Amino acid sequence: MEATSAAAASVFDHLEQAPEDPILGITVAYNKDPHPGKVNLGVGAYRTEEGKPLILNVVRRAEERLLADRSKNKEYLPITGLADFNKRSAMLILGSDSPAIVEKRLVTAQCLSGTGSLRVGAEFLARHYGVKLVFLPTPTWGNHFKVFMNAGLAVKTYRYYDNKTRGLDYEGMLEDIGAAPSGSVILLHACAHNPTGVDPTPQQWEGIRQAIRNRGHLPFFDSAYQGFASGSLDKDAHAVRTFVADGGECFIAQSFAKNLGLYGERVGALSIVTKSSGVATRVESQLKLVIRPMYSNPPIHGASIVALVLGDGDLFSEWTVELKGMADRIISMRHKLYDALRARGTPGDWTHILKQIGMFSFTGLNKEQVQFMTREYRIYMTLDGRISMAGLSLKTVPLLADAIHAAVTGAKA
Ligand code: PLA
Repeated sequence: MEATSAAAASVFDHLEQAPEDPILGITVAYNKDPHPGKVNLGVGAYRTEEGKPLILNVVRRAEERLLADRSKNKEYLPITGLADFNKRSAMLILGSDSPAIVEKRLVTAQCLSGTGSLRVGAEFLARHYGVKLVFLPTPTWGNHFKVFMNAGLAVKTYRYYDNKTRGLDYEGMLEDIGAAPSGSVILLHACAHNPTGVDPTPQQWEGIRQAIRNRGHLPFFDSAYQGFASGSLDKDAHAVRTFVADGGECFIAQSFAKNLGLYGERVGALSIVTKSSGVATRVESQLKLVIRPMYSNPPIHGASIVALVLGDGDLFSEWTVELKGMADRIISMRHKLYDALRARGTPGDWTHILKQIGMFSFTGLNKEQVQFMTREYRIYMTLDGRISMAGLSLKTVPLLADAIHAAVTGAKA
């Protein structure tokens, strides 16, 4: 009898095989490919000229200090994480003299990298905010849809990228923000928009700020690339800071995956800027009720690294140099790729590769062209035509340029 029941159909037999994630699934396919010349330009992860993952020297130095410090322990952190990390993360994005910090109008909680910060923010909104509707830019990071929908918010989009100009559809964006129901949550990429690499100018940010504030919307910044756009941490925080300077409320999800290379350590923070310290205290108490049943409290190691780097003048300045080095290498790859396409006489205007900002190039290649490049040239990239420039090197630029050239000319033939 028992043997029969054990051999019976699984209680999960009804499950269908789910598709791989559109971004992380690219790495799965890449890892399966035995070809030695394969190149992974899918996930946004920085690689050295040799194509290797990079551990920043400041991270190594901070880890050595942590290891040597016998006063450190592995006790549970508080529900909202390491206090020093939270304080310094908020100062990094808002500026140390930010009115929100001085007036103690904000709450910061250490969360599981950018994604976890977005998700905790979304769960908080679903429970405590009146308008359960979020607007995302078209296009956006694919996971945004699922993060907000799974938290129970309705998701709509606003116009952002103009395929024709390969720039910002500023008018369309303002129109859609103006037409959104009052109080809607508006998700904004703080800098280095993923996947397009197109950011508003400071003047346009001012127009966007006014449009959002005029309609009483709630801005939610996703800051996953601070320092990767311009190479300067302060410049890349410009948009967030203008929204905080006006005294209004906003949410900010920060990730230290890219700018400190702490991808797998899962270090990030959610900051909620409110109008008064009294509200902030109550928001924090409710935020703890959201977090405790999800994962109780966040991990200690990565946040301890970040707190050390942000809190030590010497480590901090070394970090800014290393960060600028990463940003500069990405920019130089843009020039190399552009030059290689020009040298091949590849049809089309490729100046957008030079103009786009941050880790990615949004090439304009279509799904069929991408599939061709993966099949024939072992170039792994997302189907929307996005290339992680950070994964490229002097050695792999010629292969990529050959692949793009063949894809573009082949498609036209
Ligand atoms: N927000 C944006 C805009 C992102 O691009 C990413 C990561 C995140 C948040 C989340 O990052 P984190 O949770 O690791 O901090 N986007 C990557 C990786 C780099 C991914 O898809 O998870 C990308 O290739 O688009």
